[in-house]
Amino acid sequence: MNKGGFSQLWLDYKKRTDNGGSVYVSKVFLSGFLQDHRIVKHALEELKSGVQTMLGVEIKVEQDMSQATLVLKRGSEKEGGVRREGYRLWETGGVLTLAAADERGLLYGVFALLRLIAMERPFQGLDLLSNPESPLRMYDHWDNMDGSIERGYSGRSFFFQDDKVLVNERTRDYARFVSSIGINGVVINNVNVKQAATWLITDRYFQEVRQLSGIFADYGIRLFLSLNFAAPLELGGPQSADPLDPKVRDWWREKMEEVFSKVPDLGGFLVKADSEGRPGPFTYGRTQADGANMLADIVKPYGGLIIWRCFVYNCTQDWRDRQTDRARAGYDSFIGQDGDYHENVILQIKNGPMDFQIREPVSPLLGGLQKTNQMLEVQVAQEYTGQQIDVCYLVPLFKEVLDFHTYCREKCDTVSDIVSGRTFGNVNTGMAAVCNTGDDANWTGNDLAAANFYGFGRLAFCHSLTADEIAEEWVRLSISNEEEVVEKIKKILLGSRGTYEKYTCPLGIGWMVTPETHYGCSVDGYEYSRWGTYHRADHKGLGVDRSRLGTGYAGQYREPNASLYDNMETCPEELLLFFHHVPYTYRLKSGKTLIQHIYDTHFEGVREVEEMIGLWESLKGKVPDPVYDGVRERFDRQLHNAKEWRDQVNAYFYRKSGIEDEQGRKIY
Ligand code: GCW
Repeated sequence: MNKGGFSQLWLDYKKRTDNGGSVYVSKVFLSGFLQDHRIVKHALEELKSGVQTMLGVEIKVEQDMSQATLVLKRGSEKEGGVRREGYRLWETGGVLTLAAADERGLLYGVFALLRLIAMERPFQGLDLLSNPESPLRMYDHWDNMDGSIERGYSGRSFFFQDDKVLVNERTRDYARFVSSIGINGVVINNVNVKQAATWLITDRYFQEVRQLSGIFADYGIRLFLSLNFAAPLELGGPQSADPLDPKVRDWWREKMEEVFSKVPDLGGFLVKADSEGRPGPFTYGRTQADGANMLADIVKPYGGLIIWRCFVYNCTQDWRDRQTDRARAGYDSFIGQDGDYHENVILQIKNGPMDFQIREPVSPLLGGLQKTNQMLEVQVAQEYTGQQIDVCYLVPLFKEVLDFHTYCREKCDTVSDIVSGRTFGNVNTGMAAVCNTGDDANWTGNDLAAANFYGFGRLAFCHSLTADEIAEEWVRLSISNEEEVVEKIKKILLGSRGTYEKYTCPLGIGWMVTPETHYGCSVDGYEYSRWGTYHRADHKGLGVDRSRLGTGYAGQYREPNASLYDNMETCPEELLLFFHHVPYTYRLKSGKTLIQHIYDTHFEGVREVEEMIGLWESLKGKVPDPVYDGVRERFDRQLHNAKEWRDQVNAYFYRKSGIEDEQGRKIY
């Protein structure tokens, strides 16, 4: 905890065991970088304070390289293999060298060095090359200007309060945290841009937004804003937002000239258009590309990007209608304009076709699009995955998405390839996550949810890191280097997604949550609603037929995925109910019937939560008390939640099917 009373998370530079590191870091020489460059300055500050508090060493900046034990220098692809924003850290003959392609790379390299010290790793023989895979690595905040956070589970916003922009002691720490894991872009306001937030691009807020963007820039982060597509109407411009109307274009041109002159470091804008009631080009009979390109052309002279979300679907559906399929909507709305989007437009695509469920197939838009910049959007905020009450480490889920073969090319066809620019050779691409922070003392509500906050950044930087490696780093940096603690917390984290999946909705069907809040079980909560989120259970079976005989969604994939999903026998079982309406008596590969699988997994899920609690309790006294107590208290709520899910899901399907549990356990 620092003097602001909030946690320093993984940058908690407390005293560490010195494994010879102090010898290297005491005498530093800087070459090829200007010491007073804003990023270099902050990198050096970070190095000094980290080394001072972890090893008790005062760093001396040498004027003569031959005296130095740590050389920070500019590298290149040829010299050291470093590329844009990348770094290499190696030891030879008692000298540690950090070569970076640019200032950001230097900062990331310094943080890597500090990580090694914090994990008490030796430097001898080290050679670590790390070039970021996703060019854009972004956190999106759904913070509202009144201080509330849409889908926030960690307190109030630290960016806004009472319609004011906050710049305070948290701002810089936030920037340090996210830059230390390689984040280079942050959207500070909710994609649902309403009321005061529409005014973020006016005089009313320029001064504070500029201050914020300046602090971000110190750490190599570009600030982005979410934009209201109907801003011209709301800010006293033309009474239209038609992207092809010259008056509207002129208004935006003038507006952007003003915005970028007042906030020159601004990276650009994120837009949610024609989605869940937000305005957009459809209102004027224009395409999504018309809307995105209009803005993109206008921000282009300032190096601005337009990140355009693909979360477009009909949210006033009739549940009786079995042909309209929400899962189809993203692809159907965007695929027709592949190639129409200008070079500084990026389409931001949620990982699945629905909405951040615990299990979904990968969106067919990823790799469906071939001539359009694509960015993957995931949700670190645990909206549908336990709301930072239940433990759910999401890195394994993100990795499955990255590893998915889209078959858009013979080689280089995974989502990882696409969002790193390898597939299509583009730079306007990357990964974004809805962030899970708030003004709670520990930033993320549940202390263990900080593993997701940390993990997304590390993974976006380096796709090949395993979920295990990331968890290990996070525990060692944030909690303890003690083996027992590391192993037990890793065990809790690595099993948590599977556990959550077991006690909630089965085999990819999703939903079954309490409407609106999205926490807790309500099997039919969304069954007769307008949201397009159904399970279609009847007395014979459940699941949505998305094969060619059903909604045809499976056909949006490239082969062989399309056929794989289309056929009940070849469909990956964890997605079976997403793609098919399956009889309760259907035999799974395990030999169990579907209904028995539902019963068994729900009993197992609760048992696994109890095991996690046991593991956690064995750590009392070995992790800081506030962390222990906070997590322990949340585990009680998780257990209660898991039991509710188990009993409601099991009772529901028992009553629908009339089929007994083979093991005769208590079903209500
Ligand atoms: O997951 C849903 C959420 C909304 C959110 C929307 C979106 C910001 O329930 O709260 O709105 O997705 O992604 O736009």
